[in-house]
Amino acid sequence: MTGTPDTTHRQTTTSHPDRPVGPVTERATAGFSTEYGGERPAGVWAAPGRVNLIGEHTDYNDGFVLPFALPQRTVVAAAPERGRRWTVWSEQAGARISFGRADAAEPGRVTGWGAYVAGVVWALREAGHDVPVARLAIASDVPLGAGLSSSAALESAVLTALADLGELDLPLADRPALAQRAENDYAGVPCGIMDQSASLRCRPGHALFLDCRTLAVEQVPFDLDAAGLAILVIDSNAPHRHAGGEYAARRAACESAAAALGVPALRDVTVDRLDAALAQLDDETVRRRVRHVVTENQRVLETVELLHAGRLAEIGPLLTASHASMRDDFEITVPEVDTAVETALTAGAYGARMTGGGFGGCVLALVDAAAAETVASTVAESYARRGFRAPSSFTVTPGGGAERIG
Ligand code: GAF
Repeated sequence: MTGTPDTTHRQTTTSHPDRPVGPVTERATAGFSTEYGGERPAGVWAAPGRVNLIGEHTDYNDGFVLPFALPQRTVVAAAPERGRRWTVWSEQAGARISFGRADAAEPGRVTGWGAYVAGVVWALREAGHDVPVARLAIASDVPLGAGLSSSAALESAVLTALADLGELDLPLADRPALAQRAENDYAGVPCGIMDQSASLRCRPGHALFLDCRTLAVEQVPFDLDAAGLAILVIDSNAPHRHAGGEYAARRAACESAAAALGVPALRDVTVDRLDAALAQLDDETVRRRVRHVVTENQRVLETVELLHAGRLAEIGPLLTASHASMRDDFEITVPEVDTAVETALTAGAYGARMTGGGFGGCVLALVDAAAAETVASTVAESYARRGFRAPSSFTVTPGGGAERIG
């Protein structure tokens, strides 16, 4: 990074607890006061991570997804700043950075976690908004690197805070694309639009049925408690293996397959036309990638129908079929997640699948609420027998999207 002090992104290391103590909102607010000379923030905003119930690697194929928001959130305490630099403290990073307009004008000038914050400023300014300069303090309960969208939670919390502080005219429906732009074009991560949509648009007690082509959303009731069910999230704790490069490779394979088939995106291949489409493709690997996307879109539609009919437990086989498709056709699972799925099923889950981009991360299992603990401990025992790092598990109910909380 180059430039005069006024345009240089600076970083200061600050102390951070190994295990943060206390509720996340208080940590962000207290962090704000400590970092900024005892001042109080002008407001506090929060945005959640997400679990994707079903519809994996379909978003960048213009397809369908069905995520819901986690109760775990990223919290931003913020206040407007009279100076010319944004200053951001992160509890997780144990660091404070600052950047000016020139940094926010040029993707790549702010790197690491700060790129997700500077990227939001950049995307808002690119869209013509007068973004307020601000001081921010960030704390989060969303596990990092677990495939639960900690980066989308960060972008969404910062975007919501800046939009409110600056009273920007920015309809909710337009916000996910801006957060995605921050990630794609500033941070350089070629993700689709699912995670930002989930973090910004989910509602409590519902899953978000999103058409990634039209960006139409439908809030689908997903009342696990009423059905006596639970979603158990099992963090495989598997180290991510080449996730970035493999994600980009899957995306490229899908886009080249769509071009070869003469359609704008794989969304345009429906299940009844799948065999004919596969017959047009020479490469066996590409055929399997296409089969995953096309069948996964269909599984999302069938899941939505079952949820509408109140037949929650019956989505289990669709979840498990989704996992098999990710394992065999899209080839994005690893032994730890396959083991978690197989063990959860043996222990009585109605269905289970990896959730998120893959190559590690979390598995979700649909279980009877009363069986959640047994399923979690059976998976832990099976990990121990195989010599895998111990998994961590928790149950979740669908939470709400980004909002002002103080
Ligand atoms: C990651 C990406 F960020 C999403 O856009 C989506 O593609 C997902 O992987 C796979 O479904 O979370």
